[in-house]
Amino acid sequence: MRATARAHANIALVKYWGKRDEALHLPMNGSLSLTLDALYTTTKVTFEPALSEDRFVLDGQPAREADRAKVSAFLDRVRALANTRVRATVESANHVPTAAGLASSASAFAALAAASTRALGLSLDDEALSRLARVGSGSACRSIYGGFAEWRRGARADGLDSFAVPLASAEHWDLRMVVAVLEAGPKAVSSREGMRRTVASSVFYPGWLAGVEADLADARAAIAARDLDALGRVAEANALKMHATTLGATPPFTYWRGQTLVLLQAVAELRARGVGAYATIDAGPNVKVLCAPADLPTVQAALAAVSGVERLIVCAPGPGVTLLEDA
Ligand code: 2P0
Repeated sequence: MRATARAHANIALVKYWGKRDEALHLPMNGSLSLTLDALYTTTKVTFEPALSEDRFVLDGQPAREADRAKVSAFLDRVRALANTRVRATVESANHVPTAAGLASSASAFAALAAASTRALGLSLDDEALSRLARVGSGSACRSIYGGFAEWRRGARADGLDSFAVPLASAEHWDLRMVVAVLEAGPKAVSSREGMRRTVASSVFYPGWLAGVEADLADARAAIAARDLDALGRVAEANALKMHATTLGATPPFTYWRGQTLVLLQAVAELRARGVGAYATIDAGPNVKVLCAPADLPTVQAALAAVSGVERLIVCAPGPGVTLLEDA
């Protein structure tokens, strides 16, 4: 009745941006990501017949009620699979450098999916686990796998064909991704609200959708060929297209701050000097930079020189979700 799992965060190189079903987290488009070694969540789930409701302890503290309710709703699905009504205590620790603004729903729900199903004696294959994690948070379906993963959009209304598949393991290609963390500012639009508003109103959203399949094909080919320039170019262009959609929404918004653009310029200057560095940005102001291990010191120096950069987190390709021995 107890199990512990660890899952790592992933960063999309072709973004998930927009839902066709909000409850099931069915995406408007496919996406492709790199799982990272340095950012992960460890989650222990203990089902206890004596409990009258689920408990959720995050980093040693009782979680906010809204987060507890999300975890509980997710566990309801797992309980339905196992045909039980037993409640659980969920203890989660985010191994993300403090205050980096990178707490990840992807690693959280991937770890929760693996630990909760194992604790109830279910054995799901990776595809089923990915589908289940997706219902917790869309991007979590990609964190089932190490290295590179692709989330297939699927077409069904019930989501049975919307899950991630592995493209290449962490060992396939030794890369670095440097997360440039900017000083914390006022809270931005959540990704959930950002996607909703963009799909509903952005005049640029059709343009976003029109380019995704080609970006996915280019990214797959670049990964297979270990072609950093090709992968970096498609990832950076894809991220800029995603962020362009927010400016065409009603009301318009952006996740960028001034220093986000300064970081993008620093990356472009690196390339002008012949360094293979490529940026991507998620639903926040931080910039993540892809490069070869040999260029890491040069990239770190350039990013650290940008004012407002609070810290750099260096990541390499990381592993998929794993079950841990219970202490
Ligand atoms: C991604 N993002 O592909 C994209 C790019 C943000 C920008 O997945 O509503 O937490 O739980 O399905 O997965 C963040 O959204 O959203 C995200 P839900 P999720 O990584």
